Amino acid sequence: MMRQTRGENVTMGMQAVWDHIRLAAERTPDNIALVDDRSDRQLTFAELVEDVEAAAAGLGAAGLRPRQKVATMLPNVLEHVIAILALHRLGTVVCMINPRLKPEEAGMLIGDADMAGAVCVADPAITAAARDALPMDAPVLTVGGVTNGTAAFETCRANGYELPPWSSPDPEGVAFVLYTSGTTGLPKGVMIPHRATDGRVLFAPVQCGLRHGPQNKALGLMPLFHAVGFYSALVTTLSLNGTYYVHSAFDPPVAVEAIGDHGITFVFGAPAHFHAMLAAPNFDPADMKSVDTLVYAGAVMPGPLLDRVKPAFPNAWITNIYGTTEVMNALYMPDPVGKPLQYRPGFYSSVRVGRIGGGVDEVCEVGEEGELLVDAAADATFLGYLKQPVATAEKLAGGWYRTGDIVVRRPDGDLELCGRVDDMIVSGGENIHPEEVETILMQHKAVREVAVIGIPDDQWSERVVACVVADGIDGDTLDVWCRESSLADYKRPRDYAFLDVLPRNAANKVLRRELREAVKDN
Ligand code: 01A
Ligand code: AMP
Ligand code: MG
Repeated sequence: MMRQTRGENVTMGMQAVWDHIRLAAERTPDNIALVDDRSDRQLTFAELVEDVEAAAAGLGAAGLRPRQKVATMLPNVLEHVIAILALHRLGTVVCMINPRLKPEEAGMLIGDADMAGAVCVADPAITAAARDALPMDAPVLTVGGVTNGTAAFETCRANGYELPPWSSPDPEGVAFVLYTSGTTGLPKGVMIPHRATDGRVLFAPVQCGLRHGPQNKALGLMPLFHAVGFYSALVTTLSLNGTYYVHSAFDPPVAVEAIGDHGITFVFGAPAHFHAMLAAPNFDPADMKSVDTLVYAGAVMPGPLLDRVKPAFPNAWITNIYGTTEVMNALYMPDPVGKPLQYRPGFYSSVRVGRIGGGVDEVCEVGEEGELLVDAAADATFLGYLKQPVATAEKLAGGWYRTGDIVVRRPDGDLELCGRVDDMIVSGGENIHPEEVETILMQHKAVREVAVIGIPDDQWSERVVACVVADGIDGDTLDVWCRESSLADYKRPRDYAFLDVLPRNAANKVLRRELREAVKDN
């Protein structure tokens, strides 16, 4: 797409994330953009722009330069918002790493991507891993203190580096790298171009009922390092001139209180967020009346939970968004209560149902299960996986992105979501590939065979269960083994089933469907 600029400040054709925010600041400089939950600090849009530009200059003074890749590895704190926006304003490629990963895995991601610096929590193990993975003298900035000779991000402000005036970047340039966990090995870096911004930001107002204006008050529940938390909660709210209420760490009673106290209007969460908030002792539907827009994504919301969510947020219009980090908003489902998982294509998105294992032009009949394919020509589509041309080619062959999710087209044209083509587990909106967990468990000397499966769960949508053939060992011991391994804690099995033998087919492949049925009924 060709970009044309007129005058100094007007961008035509494409808006990058910073364009959305600086233009919002021009519209309502004095409205509140951000409210911090830990300090009660409030930043107007004008102050946000000023602080981001000062931090961008500070990061430049620390040695970072446009187009370099820089990691952030932080929870949803205010400083993370500023760090992401400042790195983006400086022109670096912001690579957002899940702060729940163990230092070993985070270090491998940083090293593998040839990053030039990092902004992370002041945890000695994390900063040591970052230092080892980065070139000598690369800046490591920390939030919440300093450790291993890091510099404090909070005081990294304009310091001699002259920040060049903003000019809209190349639409095809990489803006952000978000990670999605891989079948084997490290998570894959999803390279997202600047031109993807509009489609990733504007679908929420178009589809979910948000209107422009400072009446929007969003609670920052979704993690910033995922596509939804960054684009749909943070950037969408700011680009609509609304206020984003930072929620530093998900704490259900605190989240419930924040909604009532601030009169939150927009809540975007994973099903697990709603499960937890409804269980909080202070939850009262009478305090939830300000919420007019409730959106969930990331995992299937179990029917009984959805039935409880509707009356719990009495004034909310509910929308279920199905999407992926790679293509964003592929499908949506307005007013989902009481319906099967029945979606229509999302705005800016075009989809088809392809034969499982077939070419992209082998389209399924109505009623026939197939893989959901998303037209990769849409602007919101990613560029590819960082340094993984083979995986990229596989996922984008023929110009359609393969989601790995099974759908069936109904006679009325809607699409019903029915499961996965592969064995991926989605727990609490986080992807977990069985192989990752199986590899760790197989390293224990008492384990002879293992198959990791997901079974339906009220809290997590799917719960990770390990089916193990082992000699004289119990679940608690294996749990300690997993915690001490390089596997992130949220990926480890919540239950163990000990079996004499794993069910296998003639080709010796584990029959996971059979295992799921057996374990579910126990
Ligand atoms: O036994 P312990 O102490 O280790 O247990 C800890 C954690 O390990 C465990 N835990 C989990 C999960 C999980 N996802 N599955 C299973 N266990 N997360 C945490 O819970 C215990 C408490 O640990 P915590 O750190 O205090 O956990 P919370 O902060 O309460 O975390 C739970 C959350 C639900 C908040 C968290 O899992 C979360 O933030 N989930 C949302 C993830 C998300 O943002 N998903 C969307 C990703 S973008 C891709 C996508 O689906 C999409 C959709 C639409 C993309 C684009 C579009 Cl348009
Ligand atoms: P990710 O690979 O992290 O980008 O997560 C995308 C995956 O999460 C999709 O392929 C689906 O399996 C799952 N997912 C996302 N949104 C929904 C939803 N609304 N309902 C069911 N599954 C979802
Ligand atoms: Mg997910």
